[in-house]
Formats: sequence, C-alpha cells, structure tokens
Amino acid sequence: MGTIHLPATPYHWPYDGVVAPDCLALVVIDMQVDFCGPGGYVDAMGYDIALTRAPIGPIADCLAWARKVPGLTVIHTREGHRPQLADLPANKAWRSRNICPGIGEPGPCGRILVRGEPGWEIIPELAPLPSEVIIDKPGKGSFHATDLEHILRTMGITHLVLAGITTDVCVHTTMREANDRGFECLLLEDGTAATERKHHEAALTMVAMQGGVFGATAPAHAFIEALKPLARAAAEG
Ligand code: C5J
Repeated sequence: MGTIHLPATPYHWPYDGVVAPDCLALVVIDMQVDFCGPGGYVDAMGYDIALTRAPIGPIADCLAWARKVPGLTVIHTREGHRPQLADLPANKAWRSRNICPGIGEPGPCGRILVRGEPGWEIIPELAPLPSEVIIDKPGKGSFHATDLEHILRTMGITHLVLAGITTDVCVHTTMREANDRGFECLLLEDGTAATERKHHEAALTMVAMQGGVFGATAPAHAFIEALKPLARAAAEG
C-alpha cells in the first residue's frame, strides 16, 4: 500500500512524514443548500453565495480521486437541528433571528437549518455515496454532540484532510477541535470558503501561524497529486 504526503504551508504534510490511506479521512463540512444554495440560509442572510459555491469544483475533484484510493475514508457533515429545535441553544436561535428568517423559521428552502428540510440537504454536486459516513451536528464544530471522534478512533483514523464551508466558522471550529484531540489536520485552501473573502484569508493565515498551530494548508491540486499514484496503482490491480 502506498502513502500520502504533500507540500503544504507551513510544513510538508503530515508532520510525521507520510500517512497510509486507511489512517486518513477526507472530511467535507456542511456543503448544504442552506450554506451555498439559492434560497438557503446564507443567501437569505444577504451574503454572496458565489463565494461559498467556489469550493464545489475543487471538492468534487478531491472526492473523485479520494474515492479511487482503497482504504481512504470520506466523511460528510451537516449542520442542523431537530424539528422541535430541542437541540438549538437559545443564544444561537436569538442571534440568527437578528439577521433574517431565524433558524427553524420558514424560508424558500423550508425551515432554516432543520434536519430533513430541503435547505439542510447536501448539494447534489457533492452528494455522499451510500458507503460514506455522514455526521449530523447541532453546532459549528463536528465533534461537539456527535459520534465523530468515536468513529475516527474505531476506524484507526489519525489524519484528517478538511474541506467545506465556512472557513472561519464550521471548518475552523472542527479543525481546532480535531487538533486538540491529536488528529493531524490539513485544510484545503480552495476547498473551503467563507461568506467574506477577508475572513477566509485570515482563517487560512491563522492555521499556519506558530509553525502550524492547527495543522497545515495546501491547494486541492496538491492533495490530488498525492492521491493519483495510489489511485492508479489500485486501478492497475
Ligand atoms: C455557519 C458553517 N457559518 N457551516 N455554519 O453558520 O460554517
């Protein structure tokens, strides 16, 4: 079995030299209609969804190659709440109502950020395969109130490549949570985006400070180049 390593900022990733595909997960965060689709939550708040849609192509390319590498795990997350909003903290509800239809209120894509509604679905371009893990999370981080850590430890996964939206909120929170738990993280620079470009750029810069305080960053093509030899070897049998 081959291994994965690639040029990244601020160090050649991973810190420990190489990672085998069965110790690696590609985690695609919250690529839901509510965050990047027309009529979804971000659109309703008045942000430009062209920004949050920009990573769709790079993520689709990464998924296509990752799915060809035996042993590599793909995980998707969805932010959302139970229909009765029993898992929606009062401060999150209050803040969301300050801007537009609040979480749980009706919008063009159904009730905002409520599980089972059209806006909560992952966009069709990045639809999970039936074999892939989906984590439903009520918070910004993917570890809070989910079984993500249990799944990663059970599967022997130690290294995470992160993509999805938004860079400064759910992706950063997840990366920080993962880093504190000892997972070695790589963030895909063009596989993520924020509702404001300057926040995206600042969030990438923050990862690389202090020698890589939360891990490293690299463009999606660098990750894909690292996957290609393994995918080709698998195809040749
Ligand atoms: C936000 C997210 N921004 N997925 N969620 O509320 O980043």
